[in-house]
Amino acid sequence: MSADLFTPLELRGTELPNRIMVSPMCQYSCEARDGLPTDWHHTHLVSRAVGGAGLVMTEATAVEPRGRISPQDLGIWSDDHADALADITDSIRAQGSVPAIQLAHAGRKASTKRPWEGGDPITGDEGWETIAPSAEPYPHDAGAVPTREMTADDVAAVIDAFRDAAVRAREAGFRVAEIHAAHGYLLHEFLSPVTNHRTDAYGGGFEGRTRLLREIASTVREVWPDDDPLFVRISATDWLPDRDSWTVEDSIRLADDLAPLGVDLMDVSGGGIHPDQRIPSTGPGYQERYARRIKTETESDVAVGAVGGITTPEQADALIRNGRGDLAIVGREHLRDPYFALHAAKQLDRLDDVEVPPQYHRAF
Ligand code: FMN
Repeated sequence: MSADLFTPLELRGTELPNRIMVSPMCQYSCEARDGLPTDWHHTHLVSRAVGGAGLVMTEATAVEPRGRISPQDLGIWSDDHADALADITDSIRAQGSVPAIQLAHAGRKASTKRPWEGGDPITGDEGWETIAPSAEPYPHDAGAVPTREMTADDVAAVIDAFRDAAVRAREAGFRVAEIHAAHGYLLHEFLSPVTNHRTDAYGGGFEGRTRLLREIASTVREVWPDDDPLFVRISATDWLPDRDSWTVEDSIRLADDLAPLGVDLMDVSGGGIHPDQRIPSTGPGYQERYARRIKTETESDVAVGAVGGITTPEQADALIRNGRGDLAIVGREHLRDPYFALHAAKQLDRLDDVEVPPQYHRAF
């Protein structure tokens, strides 16, 4: 029997009760600019677990302070962060959902204001120097933050930061870790020839440009428990077909390289490396075709998650039933409707397959 949206997904020793994941979404809501979660993070994440999603992922959580997009981003660079996040993971698990964390470094796209404050680069005392594979700032209408080319020591320090973050994430009670290598942030900047002009072992051809991500995946896998899944989010394409850029073919090859290192699922997103990108469509399921290509063309058995424009239960269910992906990753629709998964179960006549909180029983 083929799987559908409410068939549990087994990854290693972890079972997701259904195939709906809350996509990582920055909340820019750390009040003291210290990377510590607030009541907002608790409410935001736990209410999506109450809403029935099988997996709830945090926003991009910075492995070091310099890796935050904005000063208000969440972080996991100290034990205090792990302690504070433990309350959230406990509450997510209590709802029968699996808590996941996105481990992130913003690279040259760090040091910006929150979107609702304009999103411009912060260049004064409040900002900070960013690091990237090459000393080229992200081209921004409002100027740019100074960007330094990473030295060999910087590369080693970033690998260590991801490893330490993974150890802390496990202590905080997360059961899935996702390495953020998409959307033009640090690891994507290494992958793409648009942003990586290094001449050392971390630049050049495909092997060199993918080296840092492969090393981080191996390092995180060493400290991440054998029973717990490891995801990697990529931008399947740079959407810059007119120049030497990252392509879907590169993504398929990358999936084949990451699976043997212990990566269990490719979370397939797109774009973000350069403002010149041309997105062919932002309609329903606009990135699904890339997930399907990776799923059908990879030689490994890595699982695949599709994200982008998934807004209806039927669409999410069809994705799984038709074998285009193993996980339906839902972002903005979860902001509109924290109970997306319960609504989907009701609409697809699958309420027997979800845990409706007893307090809400009469509503579903
Ligand atoms: N993607 C990430 O990988 N990490 C993030 O922290 C992140 N923050 C986001 C914050 C907001 C408010 C939104 C709307 C999107 C963010 N994204 C982030 C992208 C989403 O995870 C998702 O890939 C994108 O919104 C497309 O999916 P959707 O059409 O279901 O919203």
